Amino acid sequence: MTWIAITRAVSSAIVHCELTHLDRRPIDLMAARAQHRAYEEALRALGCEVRSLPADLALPDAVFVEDTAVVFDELAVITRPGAPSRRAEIVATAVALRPHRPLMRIAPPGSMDGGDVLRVGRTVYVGLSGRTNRAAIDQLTAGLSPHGYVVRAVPVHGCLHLKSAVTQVAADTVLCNPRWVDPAAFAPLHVVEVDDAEPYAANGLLIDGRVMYPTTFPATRRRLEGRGIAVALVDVSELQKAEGAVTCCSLVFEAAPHSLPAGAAMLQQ
Ligand code: CIR
Repeated sequence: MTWIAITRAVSSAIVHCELTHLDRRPIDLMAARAQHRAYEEALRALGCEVRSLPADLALPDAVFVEDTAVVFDELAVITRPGAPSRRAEIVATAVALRPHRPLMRIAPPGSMDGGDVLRVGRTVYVGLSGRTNRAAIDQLTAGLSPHGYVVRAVPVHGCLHLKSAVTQVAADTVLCNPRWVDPAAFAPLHVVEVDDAEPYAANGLLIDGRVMYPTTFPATRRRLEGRGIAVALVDVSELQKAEGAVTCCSLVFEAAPHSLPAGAAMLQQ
């Protein structure tokens, strides 16, 4: 199986990034770029073919490419990011995804960040957050229902995105901060809670049975490893100052989804 990971290089304008729940701290651009390159290496080590898009001086947050699209086997949804400063980021993402999937777009008055969308099998959890609204969730539901997906809106409080509060870490398990999202929303999945001292620790990136995970949350990492979950550590501390995490720096998808009928992937090209 070939996995593709789309990434986007760190803009020198990242120092002007959007911040909602964090105070602005100086970002060391060289260190952020080095961490991002190491993140791309980690993606390769996990089996991905990395396609890196160029940085743009006019787009401080474009490294957080996850927010611009959500890729399903059958189609890719180009979002309409909730922060107006981020809306132009979708142009490059749409160009990059067009060879791989039919595209659907979130239209006004909808707004959606991909960081609010968590797919587990055929269930798609969508955070009702400061970035993603009900109109966008209705559009997503209309686009995905014909393909057999069930879309569930989940309120999030106190954090930026749904995936700041919960991510999938194994086939049947999510990692969750119960202060930001109600873990009951994910039943019957098993829930691992973050360590109380590590509120930002719920974001891990599951690729083919292994979880890319920040170095900065050792107590929660030990909980994952205690459950037999294999963790690949990355240092994204400079990107965390921009309110980023590990899922947000890539769009990972199967090049030729196995769930589609034979020939369908070819027809999409
Ligand atoms: C923003 O506020 O939009 C960026 N500074 C951080 C976005 C992080 N995205 C994500 O976790 N999906």
